[in-house]
Amino acid sequence: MPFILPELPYAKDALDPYMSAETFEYHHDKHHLAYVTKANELIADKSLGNDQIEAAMVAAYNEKNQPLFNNLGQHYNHMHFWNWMKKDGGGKKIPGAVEAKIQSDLGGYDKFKADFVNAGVTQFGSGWAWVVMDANGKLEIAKTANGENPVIQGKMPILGVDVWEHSYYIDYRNARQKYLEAFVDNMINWDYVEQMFNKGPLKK
Ligand code: MN3
Repeated sequence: MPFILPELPYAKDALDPYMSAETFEYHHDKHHLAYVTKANELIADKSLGNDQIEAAMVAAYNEKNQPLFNNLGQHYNHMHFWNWMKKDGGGKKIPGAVEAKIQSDLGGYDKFKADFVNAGVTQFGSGWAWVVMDANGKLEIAKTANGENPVIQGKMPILGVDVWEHSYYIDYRNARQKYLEAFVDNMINWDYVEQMFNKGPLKK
């Protein structure tokens, strides 16, 4: 079973006006598909598929197979990214356990929002901003370049946002900060954040 492009969990215009159908046509149908196609081309073990994405990605990283890692990393990142958003999402309607950890570890919702947006704005060039859970279960804000993600540092990503220009240029042009604020205020799927949170720290 090769790696496959998952369907979006909502209609392409579901997040309009915060993220347009046109953005999804390019971002999901072309950019994400290209990562999947390339990963399938580059990987030696053709039996691996979406269920093995995490292990395959870490193996490519450890083997310093940068082209394969880049494409597997982006496949992993985008599979979660689509689920980290939903119609009428965002804001402070946060499941209790996650909200309590945002309070204790990230200084509350307003500080989380400011620090998360700042991580995205200050990621120089392409990359991602994250809320990650470390090995002890503590939450922290992080950012990574290009196709990297916290998994290769042994941390569980419970929320992530794509800050590559292809993620926001159609809808926000160069205003990355406005895009990130809209993501937090109007798009985050806190139920999916809670699902990732409930998995707990990454197993070594
Ligand atoms: Mn992208």
